[in-house]
Amino acid sequence: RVLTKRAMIINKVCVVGLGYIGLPTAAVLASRGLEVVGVDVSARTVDTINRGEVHIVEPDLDMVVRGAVHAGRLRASSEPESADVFILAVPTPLTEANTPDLSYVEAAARSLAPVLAKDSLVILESTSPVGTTEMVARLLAEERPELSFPQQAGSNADVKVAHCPERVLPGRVLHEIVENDRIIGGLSDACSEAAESLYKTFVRGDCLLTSARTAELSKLTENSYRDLNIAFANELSVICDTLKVNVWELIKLSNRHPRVDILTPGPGVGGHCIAVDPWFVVSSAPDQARLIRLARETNDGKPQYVLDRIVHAADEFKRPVIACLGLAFKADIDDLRESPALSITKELALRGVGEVLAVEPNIAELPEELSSLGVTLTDESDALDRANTVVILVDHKQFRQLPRDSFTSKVVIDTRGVLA
Ligand code: SAJ
Repeated sequence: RVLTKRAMIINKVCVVGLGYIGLPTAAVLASRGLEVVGVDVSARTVDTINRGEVHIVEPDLDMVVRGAVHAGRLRASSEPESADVFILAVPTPLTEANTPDLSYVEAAARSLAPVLAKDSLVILESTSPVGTTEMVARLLAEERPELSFPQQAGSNADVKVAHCPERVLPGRVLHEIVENDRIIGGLSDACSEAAESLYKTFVRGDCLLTSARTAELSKLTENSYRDLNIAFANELSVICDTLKVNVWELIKLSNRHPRVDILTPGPGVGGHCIAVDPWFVVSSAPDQARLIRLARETNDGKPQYVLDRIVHAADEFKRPVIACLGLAFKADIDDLRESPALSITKELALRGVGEVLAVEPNIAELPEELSSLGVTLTDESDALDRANTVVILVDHKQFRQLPRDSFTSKVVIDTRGVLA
């Protein structure tokens, strides 16, 4: 039981959406002694969690979930139920037109409206365009006209609403969820203070209080900043190919300047955050967000550039055998979703450029979309034996350890600087 500054009692938390953010958040809250009910639309997810198991891969998450479920503090359900705090952690994907799809947020907000009560706190954690927290508060007010909300009654409202964006790095979620500083943007001061009390139960970093709109834009800004800096590195790599300069040496030398810190070029930007969130800024301020848009386009164009180079290189051989080293969206993880490495490998097979061998030490089986095209999964030594063209798409630790001489006599395209 946690008492907030304004004497709000937090016994029970309802987390809507049990994905990469919702599930770790629910499990960590439960491990701090709170009663947590997690809600998900997938019956399979609900059953898996109620058995004390997990449906997503993240170091140590299985252990924390198992402990919380067996201690009776965490359970999953398909419907929201009454609680002191509600956390929305549902997806905010991109539409075909690169605009945010807020339908999951809207559905989640409407689903919890019936169980809201006086003194409830609703926290939106999903990455959201500016104004979404205000939209959630409007929807809730529409559904529950007898309760007052911050847009009507400020700090004296019956229901409090805040935005607290998640900022954890996949692969380090359980560490970062506790250690990172947390931005807390309430629709009123009372909303921010109530949300701060909840996060203080498990966050060791600083809790930084601000408005909901600033909190929304801060999350988008962080990922846009990163996207822009990766785009700079990717553009440099293309410039260097044209000017016949080694980009890895160039960056290493330039980074010796005390105020220069260039990121690493790659085959494109993958994952579900950095390649998505900058579009939320562009769609809200299309005439102003010119650099942010160009960075997105630059990074989105990189897989095609790499593909053209591979096709050109393979052209040297009568029977091209192409080894694609890495399929994941970044080093040392097994996540293939939104991965430029995967899309390049798939496109090579689709075009029938040659025999395609895939090496991905973090998976046991190839996804259907590759195996059905005749791509075979193998290990690095077999691939290097058989291939005449080698493409390094991910800088997994297994590839960094490969002896340099295993690449001699091959045509090598090293998109990650593993051999640099
Ligand atoms: N990448 C490069 N070059 C680099 C760095 C990254 O090509 O120098 C590529 C990676 O290979 C990968 C993509 O960018 O394909 C994104 O990888 P990442 O490790 O930079 O970030 P994510 O997407 O795993 O997580 C990001 C993080 N945001 C920032 O670092 C600003 C994380 O803190 C956020 O919580 C997460 O997005 C999110 O959920 O928004």
